[in-house]
Amino acid sequence: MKKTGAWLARFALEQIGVKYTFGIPGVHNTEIYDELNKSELIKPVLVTHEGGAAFMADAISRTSDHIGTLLIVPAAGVTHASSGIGEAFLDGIPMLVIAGGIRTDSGKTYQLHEMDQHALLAPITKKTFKIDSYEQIIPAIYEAYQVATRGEPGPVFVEIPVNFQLFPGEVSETPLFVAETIENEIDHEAIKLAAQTLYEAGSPGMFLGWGAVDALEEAIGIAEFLGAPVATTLQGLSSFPANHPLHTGMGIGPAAVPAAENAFKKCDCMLAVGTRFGEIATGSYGVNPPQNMIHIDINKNVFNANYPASITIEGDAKVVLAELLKQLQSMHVPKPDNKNLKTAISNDKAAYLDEWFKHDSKGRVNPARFFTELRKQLNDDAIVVADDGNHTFLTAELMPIHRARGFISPTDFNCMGYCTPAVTAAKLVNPEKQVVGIIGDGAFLMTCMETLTASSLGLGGVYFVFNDGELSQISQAQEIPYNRKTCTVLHEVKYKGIADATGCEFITIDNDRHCEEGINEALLLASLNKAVIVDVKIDYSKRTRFTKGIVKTNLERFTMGNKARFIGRALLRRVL
Ligand SMILES: Cc1ncc(C[n+]2csc(CCOP(=O)(O)OP(=O)(O)O)c2C)c(N)n1
Ligand SMILES: [Mg+2]
Repeated sequence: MKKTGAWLARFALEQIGVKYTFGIPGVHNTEIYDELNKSELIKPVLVTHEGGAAFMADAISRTSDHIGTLLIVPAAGVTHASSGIGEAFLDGIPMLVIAGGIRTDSGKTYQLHEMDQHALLAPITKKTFKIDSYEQIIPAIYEAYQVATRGEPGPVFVEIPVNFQLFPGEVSETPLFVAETIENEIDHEAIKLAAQTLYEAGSPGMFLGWGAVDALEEAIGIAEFLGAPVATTLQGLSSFPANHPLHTGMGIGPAAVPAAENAFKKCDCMLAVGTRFGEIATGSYGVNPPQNMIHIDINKNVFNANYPASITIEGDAKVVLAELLKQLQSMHVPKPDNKNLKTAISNDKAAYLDEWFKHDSKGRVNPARFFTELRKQLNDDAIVVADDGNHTFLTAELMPIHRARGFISPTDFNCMGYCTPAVTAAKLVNPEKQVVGIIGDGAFLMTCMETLTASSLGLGGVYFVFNDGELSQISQAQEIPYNRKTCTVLHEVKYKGIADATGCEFITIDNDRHCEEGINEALLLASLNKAVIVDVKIDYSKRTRFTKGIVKTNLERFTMGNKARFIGRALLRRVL
């Protein structure tokens, strides 16, 4: 039969359950756009910038069962999107990147949008495909989907040259998609040993990353069986419910919240799941896990990379933890309720919050007041999105997350500009849930135009802009060593103008007294399908535990000579 490449692409994308594509049309992909316009299963979404499109696709994958998909032009679209593709790659998020390609049948070079896209994307994708026959289109998209979602997930790129899209060509069949399920063998002996080791430990503890996000029930079962405290990484913040009495909060070392730091002080056996012990997760490698460490991950390359493990178990967190819980239950009786630990966690959490409440925010919005009020007004299943900056760590330390996948943020690629498009997309794919973004003002300036995409589609996302006038996570780090803020004080912005321009509602929260009413009004407008930008005059004068922890860790690692140089310069600049 004869089919155009655009038809074949649409057929394959429908088969793998793509619900939305994000991007901007150009001469190299309008044929696919025209096909999608006819699709009853896929809605192509126009964005304002392909960088936003990639963050949107990422958020679709993080907050739904659909794979986030880009449909972009070659070269210029791909380079714009590469920030979001990189984020998905380092954070382990599945993504399908479909771009047109220059003509392969013209015999000409110096074509519009000509570049080696595969070379550019190789370091930030799991695999790239270049279509060179009609027969290949459907199988390549199916394989791309499988590669993106299998093992540690990540982005996969497919280039479809425009000549295939435009003109019909012969294909022998249009196969339906059948998901290949690979049952990976798990190491039962290692799991048994892990169960025994954990049970025998005096103070076992659990440390969960994003890789454990879909194993919530199993993680709760194990924590309760052992009476073990549970800490999470930043990305894994939603991998354990914050309202569970064994939940301690983010981190385990000096950059952790107090409840976590204290609960893990005596930890003599750690069960780490779905974390790579990367720089952010470990507070600049400031953690010191016990020798007895059981590390579970779907990617065996992460084992012993930064911290040695005594037992390593490769596999899907849900499968391995289910088996681990089964082993514990078959060999032992549950440990007695660890009341002292639960009381200590609860007291530490209350004391930390109190420390924040007592901080004088000098008439601006106290972050703890804001998040306490937000938590009070949000439903349990709300989705909270953060960008990258001081506001991210404030959110992590002060905003309890109650549901798996209820918090997402750009973590290891650490790309500012993520939040606004991600809120838009998370709301698009989760219309029944409240979706709110916590966005640094600097990050908002990067991609705020994706509020236009939200308002145009009638999506009631709430964009809380933490307006401190600075690139604070960096200006805070400049303060002590340099005593000056080179390029970290933002130019003044009138956020109402952005709301007016993009058709969003606008609210200002000036101080603590406005929090209740301002949040209430924003959520109400959002429930009426209005996108809402909220200018929050936030107070950043108190540092997060994370920031204090990493500064201390990094300084301690300096040689005496470098320490003297830095301290000397800091003192001198203060005197002069
Ligand atoms: C694309 C990109 N550029 C620069 C940085 C470096 N950076 C990390 S956090 C940060 C400050 C962010 O400022 P803002 O969005 O206002 O958030 P705040 O720290 O003030 O809460 C910067 C510049 C980055 N992570 N990503
Ligand atoms: Mg800021």
